[in-house]
Amino acid sequence: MMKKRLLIFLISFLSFSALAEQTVTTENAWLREAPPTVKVWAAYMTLKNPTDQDMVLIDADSPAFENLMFHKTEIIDGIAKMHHADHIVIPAHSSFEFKPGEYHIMLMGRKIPLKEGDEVKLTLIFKNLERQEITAVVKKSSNENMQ
Ligand SMILES: [Cu+2]
Repeated sequence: MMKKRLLIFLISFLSFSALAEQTVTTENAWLREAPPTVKVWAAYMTLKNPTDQDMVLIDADSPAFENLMFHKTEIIDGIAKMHHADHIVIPAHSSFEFKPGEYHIMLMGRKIPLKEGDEVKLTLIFKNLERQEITAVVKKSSNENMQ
């Protein structure tokens, strides 16, 4: 009995530490607070990939929004335009940043009221079918942080 329990403990400990080392981690995930009437929001974060393989983000989901997409903002003739990005590559041993003025996760169809300080669950879905649930915090941002 004792041995079996110890074995189960060891297996779960080993698989946890393997996962902790071999996948993408997320830092500073946040949503920019928008006025109450605005249903389309943007999320930003840094993704770090410590593995030997490129990781490809193919989709994202949130219970607080109807639909999520990856967008890139480009300034063309002084006007900011957003382009849809089908997927996002986080290179091996490198990182990728969603940040204001560049790439962002566009969240459409806000379902619930949100304000500064609220936490929003997001699920990141990778090409290898790995799913990660993360928490993003609603923050205010200054005017120069345009998407
Ligand atoms: Cu956008």
